[in-house]
Amino acid sequence: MTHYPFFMTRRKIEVPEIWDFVFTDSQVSLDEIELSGLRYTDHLPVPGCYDACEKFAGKKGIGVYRTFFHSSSHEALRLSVGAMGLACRILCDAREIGTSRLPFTPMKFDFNVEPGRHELLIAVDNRCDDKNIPQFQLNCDFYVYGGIYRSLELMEQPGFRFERVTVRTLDYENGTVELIFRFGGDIPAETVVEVAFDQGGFKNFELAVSESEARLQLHVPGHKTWSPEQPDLHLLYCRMPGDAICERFGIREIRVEGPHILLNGKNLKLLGFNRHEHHPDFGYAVPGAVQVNDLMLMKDLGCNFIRGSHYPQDQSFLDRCDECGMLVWEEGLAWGKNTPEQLLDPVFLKSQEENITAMIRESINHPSVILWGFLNECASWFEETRPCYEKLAALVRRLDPARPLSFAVVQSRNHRVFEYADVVAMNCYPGWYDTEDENIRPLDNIRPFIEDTLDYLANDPGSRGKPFIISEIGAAAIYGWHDRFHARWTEEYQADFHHEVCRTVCENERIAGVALWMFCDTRTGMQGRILSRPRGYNNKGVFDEYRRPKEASKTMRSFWGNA
Ligand code: ADA
Repeated sequence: MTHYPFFMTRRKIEVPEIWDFVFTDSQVSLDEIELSGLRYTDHLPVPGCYDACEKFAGKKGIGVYRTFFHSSSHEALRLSVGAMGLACRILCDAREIGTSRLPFTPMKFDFNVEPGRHELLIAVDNRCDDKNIPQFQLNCDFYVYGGIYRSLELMEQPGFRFERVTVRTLDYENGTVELIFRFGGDIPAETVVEVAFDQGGFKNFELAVSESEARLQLHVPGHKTWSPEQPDLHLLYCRMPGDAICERFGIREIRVEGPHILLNGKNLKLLGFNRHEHHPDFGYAVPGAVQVNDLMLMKDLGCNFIRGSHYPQDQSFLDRCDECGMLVWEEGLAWGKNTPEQLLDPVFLKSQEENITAMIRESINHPSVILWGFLNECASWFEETRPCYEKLAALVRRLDPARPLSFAVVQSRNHRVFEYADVVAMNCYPGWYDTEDENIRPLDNIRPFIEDTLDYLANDPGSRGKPFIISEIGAAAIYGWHDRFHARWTEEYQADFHHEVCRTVCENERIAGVALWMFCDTRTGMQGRILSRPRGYNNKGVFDEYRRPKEASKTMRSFWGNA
């Protein structure tokens, strides 16, 4: 799916939506597999997850996708891929043009072609490899699909070009913005760029370029502020000889003041869900129609917030969030690394830096994104892992000083890293992962647990006085499973559970927000949890995997619909 930014003058090369495909589960590695002379047996969509299809469901191995495209001249090209998993090798006419071991990471490959017909081949491996791809492992509580998860685009690449233009709000009240141009290719020391906003005329600006960047402060004529209630967006057009770019942005300010998160100076209460970008028929290659439907379902419940668990989001989805005024926490891919060895592993750390950098660069202009996150439930209670949090926090701040950052920690009471967060966030599971004592009503644990958490955070020097979000809280229910005893796993238990959660959150001003775990049921990995994940799904969705509402959705609507 296309998404902002648009490069209006670059020649776009049509790539078919259905590619030739062959799957192999032989033991050969991705580096060693012979990719010439393959016999293609199937036709699959791109984007798509091959192991979400009936024929390859649950299989582990290498899927090779092939297609052809035409070029009429000698051309420099760029292949942009929104995300894939787990690892890939990309070849054009049998020549390797790129490789990646960064699942859920937007990536770009530049290469040259001669005039004629060309073969484009992408070999994707979905076998877990803890050593080389430590950020997405078999024990993650979301399934490790193989495939090209998100949009793929092939385009002519001008010699001197715009990479991106970041638009940063300097003053939301008078509509002043800073434009940060990032150039690529053969970059001169100075350049003239023509700039226009919305329907306005172009004006020329002479820019001095330093380290591939140039900056400009401008007033946006007829500016409007962006908010969930009034998600007004602006367009920025920039052109120079040989290239042009259109960026979309919103004018808004997000900041933290004491225990509050303020949007355009007003206190926000974030009410929403964690959402996995998943559908049983498509894996992580969720079509636009499903994305839009998800947003409509959440809006209908009165939700204003999504935590994009647990990886960078699809750019098309974020475009839709910008348009409908949904607030988003976007986070890097790292799940449950709970030992110092795992967190300090240099391969893992490098993967974090690359994943987070690509995420921030790609999503920088979405007004909907109000929080950056990283390291979900990782080892935050060791002295020796503090530098990892410190380093990643510094990276996020360097790449984007205009948004607060957070990371979700487990529900323990021994954390040592809150000083690095602007917004403190904890995943909490009282009433679900706690008592099996029949004399205790688990729902009675919810409110005291949350209050105890607030007291703990008020006494920790790193978190004291900062906004606090419950970044996960939830209970599982099997869709259609009812019981007059309101037993666990029924829709009734889940509805009672969320009633208690919503009541506690809405009544407590010390809580800046909640992201319920979770929007819809999601297929999971079974490593270590075969007995706790009936159907092979994490069933804590308030909707099931086909977006059918459970009883708890009525609870949300009753609390948030009028919030
Ligand atoms: C964790 C984790 C989620 C999910 C959840 C659960 O908090 O961050 O991804 O696994 O627990 O359902 O148990």
